[in-house]
Amino acid sequence: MDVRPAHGRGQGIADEGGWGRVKAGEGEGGWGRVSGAAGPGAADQAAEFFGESYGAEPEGVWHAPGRVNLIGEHTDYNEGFVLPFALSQGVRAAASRREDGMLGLRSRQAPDAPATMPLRTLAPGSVTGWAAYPAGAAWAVTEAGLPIGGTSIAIDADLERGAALSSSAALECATALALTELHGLSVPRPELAAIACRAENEFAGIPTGIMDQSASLLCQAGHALLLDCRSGKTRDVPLDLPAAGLVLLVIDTRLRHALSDGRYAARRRACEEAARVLGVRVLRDVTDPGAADSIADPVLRRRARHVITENSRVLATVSLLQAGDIAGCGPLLSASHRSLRDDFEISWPQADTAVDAAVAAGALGARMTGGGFGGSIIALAEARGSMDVRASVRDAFARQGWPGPGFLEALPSAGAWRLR
Ligand code: GAF
Repeated sequence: MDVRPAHGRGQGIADEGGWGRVKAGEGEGGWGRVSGAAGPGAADQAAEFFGESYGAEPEGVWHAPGRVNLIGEHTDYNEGFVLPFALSQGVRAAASRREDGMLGLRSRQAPDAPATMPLRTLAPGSVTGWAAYPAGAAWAVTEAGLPIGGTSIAIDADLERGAALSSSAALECATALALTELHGLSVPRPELAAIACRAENEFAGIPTGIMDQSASLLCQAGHALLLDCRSGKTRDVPLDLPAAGLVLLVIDTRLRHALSDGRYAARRRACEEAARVLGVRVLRDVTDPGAADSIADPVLRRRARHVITENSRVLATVSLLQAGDIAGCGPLLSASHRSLRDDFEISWPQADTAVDAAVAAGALGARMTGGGFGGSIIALAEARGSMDVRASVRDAFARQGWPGPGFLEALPSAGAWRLR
């Protein structure tokens, strides 16, 4: 049964307008072509793991996807624009209510780290490791005044961790959706995204913006999601890659990143400082790229310039997509990468090499995606040229003696829903 709900969406934007199970033998360094969106197979596997963990059938199984950010990097916490889309890969939460007021957490991907705790004792800092994300989601749900009771949860995922595809947000969103729906609560998706983000910020202690949770909960299949992080307004922007004869390759550079290592937080602080120097509350308030030139500190100047120019690149990308010109977005993706590399300084050697190799082999544009310092790049390419792009990146990595990259053809997919 696919009981995909209508999303409780916010208003539209102003003008009113892991992967799925990788088939054996198709993988390329661990990734491969995806055998399909999360569906009955994924639900069965999560339910099976729930059975192994708790000795019973779960009452339900929920899926929340990871995301690729097409463009709009480090703009969300500056109240700017982002344009992510949901992957078909993500996190499943199989769950059942229990009478003892406990929260049971098991993950197939972390078999040695099960956790069980009384729901009412949850507090920031009380849980660490992978379980901090689902425990944080439970904490944030109760903090929002939503009455949930004891629950057993088993997690299964097909999303690579540390690949900058929002595995943590997917974990939070799958848990928050499971907990609320299991306990008979219907929470509008934007509110649920804010709850999941609070889990990340206050419980796990990572000062991210709202993009990843919004993408996981609000995206529509075949579309990217334009999110105005100031107003919370959204617009579904068509992104039908196959119809345009295009592919969006996600290329895992194999360098792992962690948002918790302090560098993400340092960039956020720099943006706040740049806004202060410019006399505005947040960098979203600045639209003239030349304004950054007035900042004396060269580092703050570069950080501000990235955010200001990136916001305008997002809007330019949206205009092209609305006009049906996906291929035309390529140069904007590459410009975003240069800005992240030179001004925001969050790129890494494998990303720069992969971007250059992809473009040299004919990709229309390429950029790092996500928080930076590791993870994946994306490359927009014509479908018929995508094998050349892969070969070029693979060869460039081999020349450097780096582990082979992973490849995934991303398909814009639906936001979270109940699988059964
Ligand atoms: C990470 C964060 F979680 C997002 O909020 C966003 O800031 C992104 O990095 C950078 O655009 O994914």
